Amino acid sequence: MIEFAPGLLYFPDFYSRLEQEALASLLRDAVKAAPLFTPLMPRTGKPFSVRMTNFGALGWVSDREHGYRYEARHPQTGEEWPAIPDLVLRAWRETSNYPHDPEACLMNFYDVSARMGLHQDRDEAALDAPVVSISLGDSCLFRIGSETRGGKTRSFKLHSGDVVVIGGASRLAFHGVDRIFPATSTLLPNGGRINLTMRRVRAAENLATGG
Ligand code: MD3
Ligand code: FE
Repeated sequence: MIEFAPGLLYFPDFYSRLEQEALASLLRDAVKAAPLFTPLMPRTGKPFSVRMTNFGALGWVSDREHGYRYEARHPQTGEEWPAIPDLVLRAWRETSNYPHDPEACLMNFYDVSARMGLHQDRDEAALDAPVVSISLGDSCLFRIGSETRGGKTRSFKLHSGDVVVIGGASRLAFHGVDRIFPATSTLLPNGGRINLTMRRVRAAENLATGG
């Protein structure tokens, strides 16, 4: 493990190739039940270039009318999200140092032209919990800055099988994905990159009451 910055922990090759193949195969099945959708920016309705779906009790969604939020059901099928697979949970359990399992697992799919602009993840009340990210498929150039927009940023390459834990002083840092490097992995037959992020959503003081 390498600590890139305070609270930003990098676990290169956390998953073996065999495990990555198992992940790719179970994600293919999960996406049949909960298809990828294209989120829309609040207010403008501009589509993201990244397509998404979710696993777990809560899923991150966004549309023009209601903006960024967590919902218990898929915006198109109206079904609950599929469970978070055990092999995915393993990364959280072995790296997060958090006493509860995640409530949400967002899956981002990047084709080779997709990007994610610099943003903060602040739709979760549970800011004491880290975000745990799993990369699969083509490598990407990931960028992270400080808690203020326009501050200095640093870039890192992330590769298939890598896990990143973002907690502590890095939890509210601006971050994004500048580019996907085409054909850098043979994991996904049609190329592209999958990122899974596991999160706690509700604040710990609301756990007992379900509020
Ligand atoms: C740094 N995903 O889904 S994962 C996202 O590769 C997101 O798809 C990127 O940003 C991706 O919101 C980056 C690594 C990551 C996740 C959450 C963070 C880095 C973070 C939260 C705060 C700071
Ligand atoms: Fe993010």
